[in-house]
Amino acid sequence: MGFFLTVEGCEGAGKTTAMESIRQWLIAKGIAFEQTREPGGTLLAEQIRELLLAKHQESVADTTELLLMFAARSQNFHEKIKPALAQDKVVLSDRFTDATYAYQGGGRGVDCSRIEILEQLVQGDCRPDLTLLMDLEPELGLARARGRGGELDRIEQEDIDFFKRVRAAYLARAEQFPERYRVVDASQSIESVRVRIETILAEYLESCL
Ligand code: T5A
Repeated sequence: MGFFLTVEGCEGAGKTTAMESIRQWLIAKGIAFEQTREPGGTLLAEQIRELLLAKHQESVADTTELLLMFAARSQNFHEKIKPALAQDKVVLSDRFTDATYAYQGGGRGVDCSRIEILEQLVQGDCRPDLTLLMDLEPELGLARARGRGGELDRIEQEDIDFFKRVRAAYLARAEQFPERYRVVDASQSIESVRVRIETILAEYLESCL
């Protein structure tokens, strides 16, 4: 029984931590899955990710950023996601096109109709079946991300208002697509978040039977 599961949220909201909980849960249930992330997921798409997150001596135009996101997505989709779904596997992805609506649409102010055109071009009618939105105040998320140490990438260096718009765009999409979105309060402890995620997954699986 294949389905497409995505994890979304602002910086430091706990997606990587959630991905690990989901991975362990799928393994314990004996469910075959393919794991990926965006931007990235294949050798070529990971190279595009490096371009996207690196700091450059010139400013990156919004359209350039948008097209690079979808160039990476096209590669990941055709090389990894589509074949795995065709084999009836679960695809578990750390971010997907909802991130483009949130970051390029909400954050940068790119018109959603442009995103929709590229979404259709790259994925056709394929959309995630279930999306976990790790929701957290951006201030807290950024503090968590900074707490991990290391240098901030190009997008992480945006100001707080950018991330507030990203969060608002995610929450608006969760309202728009309640059938597939599940909002997780990511301000809770790691253990509480894990339990909530496992409950959502168990309910989803039950609904598929
Ligand atoms: N992007 C991406 C776009 O602009 N458009 C797009 O279309 C796409 C696909 C990708 C960047 O690209 C942008 C968005 C991003 O800026 P990324 O690596 O996917 O980057 O995303 P990041 O948000 O940068 O990932 P992070 O690794 O920073 O954050 P996570 O994965 O959300 O957080 P995580 O799990 O690493 O946790 C951060 C810290 O908090 C702790 C963890 O232990 C860790 O130290 N933590 C908690 N602490 C307390 N309580 C909890 N519940 C906690 N959960 C985690």
